[in-house]
Amino acid sequence: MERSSKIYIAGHRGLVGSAILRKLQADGYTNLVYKTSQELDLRDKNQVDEFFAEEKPEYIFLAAAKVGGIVANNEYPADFIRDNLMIQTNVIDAAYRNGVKKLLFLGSTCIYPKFAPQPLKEEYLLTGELEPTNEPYAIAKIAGIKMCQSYNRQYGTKYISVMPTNLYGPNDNFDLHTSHVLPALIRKFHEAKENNAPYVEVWGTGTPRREFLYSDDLADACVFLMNNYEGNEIVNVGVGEDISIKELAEKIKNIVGYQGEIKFDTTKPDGTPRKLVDVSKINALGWKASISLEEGLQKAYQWFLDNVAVKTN
Ligand code: GFB
Repeated sequence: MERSSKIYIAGHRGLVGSAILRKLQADGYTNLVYKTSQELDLRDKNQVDEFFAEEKPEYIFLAAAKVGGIVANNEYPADFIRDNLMIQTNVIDAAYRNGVKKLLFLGSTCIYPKFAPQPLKEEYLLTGELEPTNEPYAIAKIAGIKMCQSYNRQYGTKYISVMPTNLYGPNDNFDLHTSHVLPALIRKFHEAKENNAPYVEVWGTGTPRREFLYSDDLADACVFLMNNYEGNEIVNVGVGEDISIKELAEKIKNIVGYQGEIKFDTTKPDGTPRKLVDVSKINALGWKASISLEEGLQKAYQWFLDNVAVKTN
């Protein structure tokens, strides 16, 4: 990409899209285009076709998606599979018809089989059963990968697919029903401290393990890959180490400064026991994550305090 290249960030207000927008602006890319979902509903093919015909972007970061945590995925499977298939299909096909130079498609590590060997290598895709709680979402994302690979094969396009591990950072979703574990626990421990609650409820058994990548690190990886990778195979992005949900809860409890108890609600699903990604491929390309969980948690909690926490003073 040149500094003057026309770059479209789809999903620029979300956790991933806002990090990519920040990174591109910081790196001096000046010709950026982005629309809110009210201005442009990517599920509507006609709106997408009009937008592409008018804007003619050269590069696309496809970070727009319907996302959510384990309970949201389990409760709204139709929304997750429908919206994600519509968004990605409309954008990828319009990109081809409008001569987009390169597109980066964002997937997720939930595309890998529930019981695949750890750490997860890219070639484990489609080698086993998926985690039931988020299978519809995973199937949609796998379809997006296959669509990019098929357009590359048939039309000679350059659409690359990136598989980030669990993410957190600014503009995350802190709704306790639909969010992912890390922002949910930040809010739960913060509000428990503010309200002197005797305990915080953590879902599941606390034994599953998760890897957490700060969104600015992912954005750095996405710009790096857009500028340096043209392969037809997917690329994992992660930090290379994971932590149990119990350990995560204890870390967040300490950062927030909550003194009460932690209780586990085993009526809630654990989901995949572990999904640590193998990062040797992206490391070999020349990229490594740089924001540790300790540093990222401090940043995420501060962002929550500055932007989400109800001001009690
Ligand atoms: O982050 P999370 O919702 O999604 O849950 P996944 C991770 C683990 O944290 C599960 C536990 O074992 C949850 O039971 N957990 C504990 C909690 N307390 C909480 C809580 O208060 N809220 C939430 N949400 N979890 C998602 C997929 O799976 O990973 C998505 O469903 C996507 O499709 C995302 O792929 C990256 O990591 O289990």
